[in-house]
Amino acid sequence: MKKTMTSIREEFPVLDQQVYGHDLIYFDNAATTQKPRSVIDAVSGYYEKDNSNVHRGIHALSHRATEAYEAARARAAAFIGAGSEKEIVFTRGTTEAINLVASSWCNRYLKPGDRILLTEMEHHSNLVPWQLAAERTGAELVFVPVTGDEGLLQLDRLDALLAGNVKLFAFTHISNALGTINPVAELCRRARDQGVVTLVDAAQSVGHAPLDVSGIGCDFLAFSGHKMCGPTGIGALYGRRDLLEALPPYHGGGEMIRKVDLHRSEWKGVPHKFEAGTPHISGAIGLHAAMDYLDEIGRKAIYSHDRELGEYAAERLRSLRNLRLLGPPAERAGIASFHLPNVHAHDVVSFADRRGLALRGGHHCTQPLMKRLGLESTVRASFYIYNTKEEIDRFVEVIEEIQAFFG
Ligand code: 7TS
Repeated sequence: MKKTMTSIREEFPVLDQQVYGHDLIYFDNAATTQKPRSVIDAVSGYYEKDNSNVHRGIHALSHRATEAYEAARARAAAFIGAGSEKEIVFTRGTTEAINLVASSWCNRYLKPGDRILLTEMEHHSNLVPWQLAAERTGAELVFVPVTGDEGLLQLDRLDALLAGNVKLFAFTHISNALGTINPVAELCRRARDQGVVTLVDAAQSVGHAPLDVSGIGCDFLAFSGHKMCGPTGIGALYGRRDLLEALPPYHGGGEMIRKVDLHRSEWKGVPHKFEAGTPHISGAIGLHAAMDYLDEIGRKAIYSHDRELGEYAAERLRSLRNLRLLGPPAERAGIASFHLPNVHAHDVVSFADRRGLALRGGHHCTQPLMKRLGLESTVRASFYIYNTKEEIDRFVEVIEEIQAFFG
């Protein structure tokens, strides 16, 4: 990384605190990341100087707000290698982006007997919207199986599954529960070879790895700002322009119309026809600052830092007795998920909290995956740019303390 580790840590005010008398170690980054000073300043600066509604006013502040909001869209397009800012729809996050496609695309194109292909490792956000779509359209859901504890997709099954009347294939880039990194470009190529539309859930990857939609070759891609140093409540859907243009709106209301009569209306073009109502303007501005911040560090550097920490944590945890580590043996993201046979995950997290260590315990919104692994929950540590190997050493010490305490 061009910036030093110490300088990166200093840019995150929230990290400089003690919890129950211990220096905070924040290992819950897969849930949400912390925000650097530049993002906090961009959001408060907007409210202090430019606050106004977008696209409606003719006055100076409204112009500034509109320009800043649309500049964030152009920045998001460049950030993920989209061909045009018209391919970026701002949403509340990954969940809403997936719901948009599951609603507009599925309603338009699916009929009874068609299939939607998912994987067994999906977050509920990339499962439940498709269940609702299947219920509405009469389509059926099918799944690429996961191998077991190492959490890899059984890709030898993929082509046969795709050939079974599948119309859309939606899958995660990085698993939030296992740290698996899926070969997204290959998955998209194999789907495309069979004329299947693809959606990539990039919630765990967009702020952690270099990502380019044209290289990946996906049709849709969804992400959240808050998992990549940006504010909560803002994210985006990337969609290939011809696909977005052919879709009906998802929500109706102000901002998205060209002309309204009592009985019918005409929509604006893409992407605005998908953005009904006053958008999260300050969120988009904060997201813009977050993208600048991450690119200043460099996503290649972030990717290798995160993977190094993921690998290091896995290696340290493997050396503990009576601990079941999940996720791939190699090539894992900065996520370590594990199960202690004698201790409930929530007890581990509560104990760790008293040592200033923020972990997460539960099903991580992947209940079907947990069931597949024969578990109800795991303990998860997830890392980001400001975390260090020293923090992982301390974390392993706390896990050993917990094992000793619970016998
Ligand atoms: N997809 C993946 C792979 C995720 O990890 C998450 C959130 C989502 C979708 C949903 O994102 P949202 O921003 O729309 O909520 N994952 C987690 C998690 O692992 N712990 O808390 C949230």
